[in-house]
Amino acid sequence: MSTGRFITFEGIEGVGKSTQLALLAVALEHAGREVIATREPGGTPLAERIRALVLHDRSEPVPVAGELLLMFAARAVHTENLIRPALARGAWVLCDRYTDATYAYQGGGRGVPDGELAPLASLAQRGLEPDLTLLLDAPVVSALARVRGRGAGADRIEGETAAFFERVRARYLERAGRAGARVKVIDATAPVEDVAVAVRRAVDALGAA
Ligand code: Z5A
Repeated sequence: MSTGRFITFEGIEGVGKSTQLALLAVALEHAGREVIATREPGGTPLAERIRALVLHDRSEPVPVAGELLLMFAARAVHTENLIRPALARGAWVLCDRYTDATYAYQGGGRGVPDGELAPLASLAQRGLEPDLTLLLDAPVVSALARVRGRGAGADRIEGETAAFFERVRARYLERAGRAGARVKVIDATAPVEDVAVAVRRAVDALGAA
């Protein structure tokens, strides 16, 4: 039985997921927790290779179904080889994106119906769900403005239109509205320190932090 905690960070690019995940990791480590900070797609050597393929390989077009299956292939490897063992030994796993991202990007962004996503999620996760998902939310224009200076490193998905990211954001918020207590929506337009306080409050509410 899992004794750790599985916390995911979600939102469109630029909302501050990596920043907040790093701050929470430090806070939890100071509280004496074993913390595993990881990300999707990726998180293990094989899953990181899948990440490089799905986000950066431009040798040929990637159909929507290919992108979707690569996301879930990486997730299955990551879940079994890193997340589940870490939780079983009591670690707190902080993950930059998980299955909500697939519903938002491949579902909301690319138009894959939920009915096609659900069986793949079930196959990849085998019953594992986050204990808490922190959805950092900000208007598309402000979130993208924070990261668009990066230029050259942009991946295939970062190059999408503002309309694509509007659909992604809308799907995240719609799922959050239906998810109940698992998903906490946090205003990501606030200063970093204020967002960190909101994150910490949500994590403390999980108990034993
Ligand atoms: N993807 C998918 O399509 N399907 C899936 O199932 C999964 C993923 C799992 C992975 O990107 C890509 O894969 C992603 C979705 C897709 N593509 N896109 N878009 P990623 O997760 O590795 O990278 P990202 O989403 O593009 O993250 P990011 O751009 O690094 O953004 P972030 O982590 O949310 O933000 P940050 O790096 O913490 O902060 C960005 C900048 O803002 C930085 O300069 C900070 O100093 C600054 N910042 C942070 N917080 C604040 C506040 N509060 N105020 C002002 N400035 C701030």
